[in-house]
Parts: sequence; C-alpha cells; structure tokens
Amino acid sequence: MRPRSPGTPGVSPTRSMCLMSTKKTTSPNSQAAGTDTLDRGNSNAKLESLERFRSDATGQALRTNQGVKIADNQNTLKAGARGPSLLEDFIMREKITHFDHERIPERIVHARGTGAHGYFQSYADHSALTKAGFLRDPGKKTPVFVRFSTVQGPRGSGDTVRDVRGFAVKFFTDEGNFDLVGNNMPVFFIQDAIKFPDFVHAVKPEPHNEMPTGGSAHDTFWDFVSLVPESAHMVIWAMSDRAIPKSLRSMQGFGVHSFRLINAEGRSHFVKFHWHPSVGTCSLLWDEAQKLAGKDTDFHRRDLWEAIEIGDYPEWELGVQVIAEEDEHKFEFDILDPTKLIPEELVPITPLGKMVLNRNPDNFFAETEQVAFCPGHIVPGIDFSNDPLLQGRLFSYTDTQISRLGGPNFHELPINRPVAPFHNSQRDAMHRSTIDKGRASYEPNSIDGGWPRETPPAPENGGFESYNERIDAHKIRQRSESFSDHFSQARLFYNSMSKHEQEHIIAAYSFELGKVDRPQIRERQVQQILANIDLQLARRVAENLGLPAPTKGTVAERKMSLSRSPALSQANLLSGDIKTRKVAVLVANGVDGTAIAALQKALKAEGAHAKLLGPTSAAVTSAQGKVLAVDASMEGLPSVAFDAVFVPGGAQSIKALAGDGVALHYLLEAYRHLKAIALHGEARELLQVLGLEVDEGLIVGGDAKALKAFFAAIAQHRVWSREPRARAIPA
Ligand code: HDD
Repeated sequence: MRPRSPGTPGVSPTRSMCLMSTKKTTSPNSQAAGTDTLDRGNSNAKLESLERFRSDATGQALRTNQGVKIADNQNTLKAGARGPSLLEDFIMREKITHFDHERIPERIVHARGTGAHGYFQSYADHSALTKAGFLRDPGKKTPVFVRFSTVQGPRGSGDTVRDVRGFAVKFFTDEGNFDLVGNNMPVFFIQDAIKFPDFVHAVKPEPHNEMPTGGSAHDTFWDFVSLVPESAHMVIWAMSDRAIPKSLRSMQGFGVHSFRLINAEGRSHFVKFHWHPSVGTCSLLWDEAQKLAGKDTDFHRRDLWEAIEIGDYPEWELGVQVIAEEDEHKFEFDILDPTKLIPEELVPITPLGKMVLNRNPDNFFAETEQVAFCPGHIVPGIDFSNDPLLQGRLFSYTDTQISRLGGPNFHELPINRPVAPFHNSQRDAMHRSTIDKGRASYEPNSIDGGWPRETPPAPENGGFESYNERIDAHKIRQRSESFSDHFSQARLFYNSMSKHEQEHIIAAYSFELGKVDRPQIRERQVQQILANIDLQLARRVAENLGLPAPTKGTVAERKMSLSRSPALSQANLLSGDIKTRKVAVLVANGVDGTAIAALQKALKAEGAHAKLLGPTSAAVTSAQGKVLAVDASMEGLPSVAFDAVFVPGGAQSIKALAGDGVALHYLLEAYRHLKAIALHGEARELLQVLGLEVDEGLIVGGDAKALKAFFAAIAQHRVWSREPRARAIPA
C-alpha cells in the first residue's frame, strides 16, 4: 500500500487518544480515492504519522542538522586558544546561520496570541441543518486548535490592553479543515473589505513614532472612526467591558458574518456562529487591566495555560442563530452587513455542541505561531454568504501566510495539515516537504491512471459543491442602501447595558478621546457619532472632555422594534458558580492554619482555588505550629491577579499584616476593584486599620455562613454597589 501524506494537527499519542475517534468511517468514496480508508478510518495511523513531526531530544546526542555528533558546543574552532576563528567551523556557522533567521514576520494584525489544542463534540445529529460530518455524529470528537489574540499590538505586547480579541478555531474534520475565524465581539468596524487596510493603518501605532503599543487611544484611530460612521457600533463594543476580558476562558466568541449551513438535500439556512463559555463572561476593570499590563504582561496566556495544566479545561458551547433563506430580508437591518448583530431575542441560539481545550502546545513557534487560519477553509455543509467583508477575507488570509510563512506550502506544516488526506496537482514552491510520486502533475491524465480524480458532489461522496445561489446583477461598486443605518444597533447595545456597564463606556470614551491631541477629532466623535447613538452618553463624554454639550444628533433616529437586548449585557452572562476562580490568602507567621484548611476544603468542593501569599515567599509557621509553604509573596502575585482575598485570623499574623504596607495596599486595591474580601477571626481588626466598612462583598467571620456569603460574592464577580465608594480609595 502506498504511504499516504501524513496529516494530523500535532497531537501526541498518549495525550491525544481522547481527542481522536477510533470509529471506522468508511466512505463510498474510499474505493474511488484509492487508499483513503487508511487515513479516514484508522486514527492510530494518523497519530503515528503525526509523531514523525515531534522531536524529543531526551537521551539523544547533540548533532548538527546533517546528523553529525557534536563534541564541543562551547568553543569556536580557532587558530590557537587565543587566535582568530576559522571559517571552516561548519558547526559554529550552521548554528549561527540558523539563529540569524529564527524570526518570521509577525501577523499584520492579531500578532499577539496564544493557542491550545482540544476537541469539539456535537450534541446531536444536526443533519437537518448541515451535511458537515462533524456536526452529524455526536460520538465523534473532532480535534481543534484554537488561537486567541489581541488585534493592535505586536507579538510582545501586553495581554490586557483595551482591544478586540481574536477567537480563531481550526476544526480538523475528516472532510477537511474548517476554520471559524471570529472575534469576541459579534460585529466589525467596517462593512467592506476594501476598507480593512485603512482601518488597520489607523488603529496601528502611528507611523512616525510607533506609538501607542497595543491600544486605540490615539489620533489616527479616532480620526478614522469619527469620519466613518459605520464603525459606531463596533467602537462602542470596543469601549465597553468586552474589550478588557477577565480571561480568554471567559470570552464569548462570534463568527460575526452570516454564513450558510447546507444540508444533504441542498437546503440552505443562514447562520450566525456563537461560542458561549461555561465559566460565564466577565471583564477586568480598566484600572486592573492597566496595572496588569505592567505586572503581568502574559496575564491572559498564563491563565489559559495554567487552567489547562491543572485540568480546569476551558469549555465553550457552539451555537447558531438560524435564519431560513426566505427570511433573509425580514429584519430591520441587512443580515449581510457585518456591523449588525441579530438580537438573540429575535432569533434564539440553537446549541450545536461543545468545545473543550485540554492540551497546551509543546512548542509555541511550531504550533501557535505557525498556525494559519483562513475563513475560506470550509467543508461540505458550510458555505459563505455575500457579506462583502467576508468575501474579502476569503482572499486575504491565504495571501498573508505566503509572506508570513514563506510560500504557498504552509498547509504542510504539522499544525496546519488536515486530518483528511490531500492530493492534487499542485507542486514545488518554497519549503515543499511532500514527496509526490508519479509523473502526472496535471489533470486529466492517463499516465498515472487518472489519479487523483474529482469526487461527485452528492453528499455520500463528499465532493465540495457551492450553494447554488441565483445571482442576477450589474457589476457595480456600490454600498447597499440596506447597510446605511449606523446608529440604531449602537444605541441598542448602549441601552442594553446595566448602569455600571454604561458608566464604564462613558469612562472609556472619555479616557481614549482624552488621549487624542487634535480637538477637532474629539469634537467630531462626540457631535457626529456619540450624539447620534445617545444624547446622554454624548453629553457625559463632552463634559469630561470640556467640550460643548451636543443638543441633538446629526441624523434622524430610526425607530426600531427592539429597544433593549438583555443578552448583550455581561450582567446576565455570569455562570452563577465560582468554578476555577482564584482566591488570594494573606498569611504571616502565627496565622490560623485551621481557617486555611477549612477554606481550602470548601473551595475545592466548589472547583475553585486558593494561593497562600506571604510577606516574602518564605514558608510561614501557623499558630498551630505547622510549617505552611507559601505560593508567592504578595508583591509576586498582586491582588489584580485574583478574584477575591481571604485573610485568616491569628493574632500574630494579623499584627504583622496590619503593619505591612504591601498587605494593606493589597486589601485596599482588592476593595477598590470591587472584589470579595473575607476577614476571618482577628483579621476583623484590619477593618479599622483600613478605614473600610462591611458590605455585601466585604465579609467578616470565618464560619460556614461567612464562607457561603464570601462565595456568593465571588460568584457575582464584583460588588457593583461598592463602585461609587471605592473611588475614594487611592489607586
Ligand atoms: Fe482578520 C487575522 C478575525 C476582518 C485580514 N483576523 C485575523 C485573526 C482573527 C481575525 C481572529 C487571527 C487569526 C490567528 O490567530 O492567526 N478579521 C477577523 C474578524 C474579522 C476580520 C472576526 C471581521 C469580521 N481580517 C478582516 C478583514 C481582512 C482581514 C476584512 C482583510 C481584508 N486578518 C486578516 C489578515 C490576518 C488576520 C491580515 C493577519 C494574520 C492572518 O490573517 O493570518 O489576513
């Protein structure tokens, strides 16, 4: 039997057995396609073939790339111990040459990112909607690789900047790769792909001084968006808490565009894809996000990495809003317009299945950096809509990989290789690794028996067939009139926010526009954009910027049937439990060890975690005489890295903490960031030292009832009622 092109997304045999279905899926096509049965049906063969790409140097000799064993990796070959180096030193030259070329161009956008492996499993057979195999077999675990990212900043920029987050999923299905390349917001800044370079040039650091890194608070961004009203809806999302997510694990994801699902009968439905995290959706506070950018640049990637390492596997539910083809025009907006969402109150989400991320990559560069997504990677049963932004994306992604990954063979990199076999007449080019046998690299041919051959599109055969949409139109450069309402959904979003979310939006516009040097740009954004979204919002921002208060909008307000969409507010998206939450426990010598043990037991029962933090990272001795290992010093793991703080009693410990500025700042900062705080036993004395009062999130006591109240406050994510009072606490 002829060896097949290996093809699986980097998975090691032991860890990935759970990802791969061992079910034998023979297709009627397998005979026609020669030896496809091996690749399609035998998961172990896939795993074995994959292992060829992994390199484990344990127990191995150090060798050159040509396989020569190296005797001395410390010294260049020289003419005498103190003499000049010799050009003939092939070992040094090979090593330095390779090093000199280690860097590849970073992604033009979404350069900063982190990835993880996992699987997707359908809840049921969704044949009525789609013929895509991975959505029809509930027993099948389809391997996925996910990459989360920020948009604006370079590879080394901070994780917690105010920005949109990329949410890109590669499904390695048996019928080919499907890439769902989305964001954590359901709309986009522009309506037509031809504007993408303009938008990106505006948001990226300014060209003369390459500032700012990782943010949009600068003149060129606000100049562009204040001149382009179609951006109004996405910009308000970017000014909302959604742009400073608490973690990657707690982000919603959206396919943004309308796509199509096609069933075996050829029937099409429009769909919008949604990812919903099991831990709920919540955000950082702006002050926290800014501090974290310095205290832990890797905050988001670290959280994801650690969650997977300890077995808190992040989970999302994939769902779709389904719109029948005949209902395409029944909405007050155009479903092809990517600056519009479909409110869930109008079209509820149909759950399809769940995604679990359960394995960290072995090598960041080989996997996370080299993964190449493209919205054009679809499989039979999925198709595009005519959204003009999506249509442009179909070209851009493959194109960008050619310069980023050095040629058109990036699909051969282990992380990008489909599980499905691939054979065609494409040949050669940079970095070709497949050794194609045979003479005929053209089709049709008679020399190689006519292989590889086309597959008829009938569903049981699996040949891809585009949806048979009728198009009867003039060739024209024009924006559809149905794309012209830019403010109604921005208003819907603002109206759907809770009070504190609205306040954060006002603060974010004020902060960002406050960083804009040119007064005319600030004024244009307030008068011509914000005033058309909501007059109160515009007035509050104007007041903060010292601008004249707008009295009316510049375009007539359209009346919409829906004035609020509760599904858009994060206040309604919490999980209701404290699973995977992190509690800082402040300790010093003489701490009450029994209180710590009780807390740890209770947290474990809820699936949450505690870390012990001391004045230094040295172990402390409890009041009971037990040596307690400390996870870090309070400076090493600041309060911004935690969801809540617990201070166990113990007279000696509390005396030490009360006289320790770092510990007091720790508590004040947690208070200011509206976190749940529990003061157990003697820790009650800290209330007076700190000048704080008990509230529904600042709990005094350590018994079961107090712990219950503490956990309930953590589940609420923040003590919002404390927000006005917290402003009096120094930052
Ligand atoms: Fe894009 C990367 C998401 C519009 C062109 N985009 C990229 C990534 C995500 C998105 C998540 C990172 C993928 C990864 O992790 O490797 N992009 C979106 C969404 C959009 C969108 C949700 C609108 C709904 N993008 C968009 C347009 C264009 C591009 C209109 C061009 C016409 N995007 C790119 C790109 C990137 C990219 C330049 C940079 C790196 C890459 O593709 O692989 O081609």
